[in-house]
Amino acid sequence: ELCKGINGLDKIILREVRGCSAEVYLYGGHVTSWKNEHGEELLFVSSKAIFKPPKTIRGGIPICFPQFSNLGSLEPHGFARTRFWTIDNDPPPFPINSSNKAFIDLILKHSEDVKIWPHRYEFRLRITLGPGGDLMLTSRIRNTNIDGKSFTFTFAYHTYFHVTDISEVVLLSSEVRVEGLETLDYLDNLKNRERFTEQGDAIVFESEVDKVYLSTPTKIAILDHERKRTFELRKDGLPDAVVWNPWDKKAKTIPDLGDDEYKHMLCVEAACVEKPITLKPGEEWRGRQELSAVPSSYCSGQ
Ligand code: TA6
Repeated sequence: ELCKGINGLDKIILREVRGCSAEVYLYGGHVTSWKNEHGEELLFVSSKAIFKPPKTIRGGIPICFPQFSNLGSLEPHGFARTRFWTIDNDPPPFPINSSNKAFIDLILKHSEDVKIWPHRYEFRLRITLGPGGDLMLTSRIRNTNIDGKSFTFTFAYHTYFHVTDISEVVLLSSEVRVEGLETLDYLDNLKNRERFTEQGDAIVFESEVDKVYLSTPTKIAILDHERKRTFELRKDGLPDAVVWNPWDKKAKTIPDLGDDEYKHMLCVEAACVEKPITLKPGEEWRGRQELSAVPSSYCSGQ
């Protein structure tokens, strides 16, 4: 269903039989909402988010391409999140089976970007809402250069999960934690991208975090104890995982984020950062992120 969103921007609403839904803006190819069957919002979008090109939308799932963060000469996180994508009515066959599922195919092609990134490409993004409400994003990026040149990029699905209160500690235990990244190596963006090894148990939060975990398992869990909800993130083709929360001081420097809103967001991002991807002309890369939200009691088998 194509309709008008904030400021008249085009958006697509995906619905599933039990009442789960997702919203995608053509601006940025940006998922801005993912709701469960009770109508509860599972992604964080700032109340101060600016839905006005060429601003980026604070929250949801920004697509970082062809550059993650400021690891190159392009604008931070690349230009895909500030371009108008179009609906791809006739995509080449996808390797995934989307029958019985609500999905939309978007495409972004080289245009005026050629000036800042001198390459021809086709970026196809399929956003699928499964029968259980799972949200799957599949990207296919093809090098369509006609001058024989390869190109190289980094990538992330910059997912903002909506959590109850990340700053809350009850009985010495954090209410929000991440499992699946313990004992891994990471680059710490707050320490000049120096490499460290994570110690101990699940990742908990008590200050600003901006880390790129390297070569992670394909499944990561985000536990929200208070809401009794666990998000599961599964990924394919994206070896790294970024974890970000700006905490109080940094949050105050971000104009499109409320001072206390950092408490209700946590970015966990399927990404390819450490080892950029290189495509020769005609070659295609695929990267997938699949999200589900399940009651915690179900997860632990209680
Ligand atoms: O993914 C983490 C990060 O790269 C942080 O360094 C942080 O600044 C954030 O993304 C948000 O970036 P943005 O350009 O959207 O403000």
